[in-house]
Amino acid sequence: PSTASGWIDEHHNGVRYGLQGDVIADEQSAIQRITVIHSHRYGNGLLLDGCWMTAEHQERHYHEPLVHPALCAARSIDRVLVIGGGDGGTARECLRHHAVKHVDLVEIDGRVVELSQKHLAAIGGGCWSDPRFQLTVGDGIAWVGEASDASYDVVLVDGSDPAGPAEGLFNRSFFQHCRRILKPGGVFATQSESPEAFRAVHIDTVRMLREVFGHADPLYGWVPMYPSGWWSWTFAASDGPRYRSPDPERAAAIGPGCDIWSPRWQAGAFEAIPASIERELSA
Ligand code: PUT
Repeated sequence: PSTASGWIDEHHNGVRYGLQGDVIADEQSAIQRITVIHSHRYGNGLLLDGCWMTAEHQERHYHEPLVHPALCAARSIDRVLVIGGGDGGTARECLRHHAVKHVDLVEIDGRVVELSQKHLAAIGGGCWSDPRFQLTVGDGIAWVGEASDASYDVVLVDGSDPAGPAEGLFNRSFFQHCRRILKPGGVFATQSESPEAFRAVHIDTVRMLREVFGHADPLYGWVPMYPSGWWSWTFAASDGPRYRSPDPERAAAIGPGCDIWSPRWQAGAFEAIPASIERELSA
């Protein structure tokens, strides 16, 4: 990232997306460049290979929409798999559901976990020491390829942008394995990039998931620090779009602790598909 004059920017296709602040850690791990910053507006934040991943006072815009439509709708939620998500925010939101018995989180870069635990502790919250939580530092694509059929109720893909280590998370064979390892009534969700800044990746991801699962629905929201601020998550399930109908009891237990997600917000976000994207997806 460029750090001139106290600004930390992600550069993407001729546009800069920046926060004012200070770099507090910047290193090259075996996998990628990891930068941790303190920003004036959103608290401590994380970039991987110069791209915004998260920040303390912004992460709920991203994590709640990824987790709760899936966790409020899968038939059961005993076993959850998170691929990526090394800052801990996705796991933290999953573990707020008392019915969750086990969360496997497979993160390719152990330094992301260590730096998040040190500088972004509020994001993972209590997840790191929760007895239901198991961290594996390793390749999520290999994990999914080797997992048994029907072994998870929910699979959540919380990867970085589709370059470098995350490229294989936007891939048909990966999605086919995700479907294979879902239990009946299981739900899959992935972050599916910005429909503005990463439009081609977004469209390809939704299309691929529709081919693999027979259906899939993008949900649109805002993560103001990400390129364009406009973001998406895409959902599919083993037996049709059950994620469109959150279980009222689970929703009532989780909703009051959320900043963004609610069943009403979710209903609107699934409908907020821009006309041209809807046309492109149905062409
Ligand atoms: N998992 C975070 C998504 C990254 C978007 N830049």
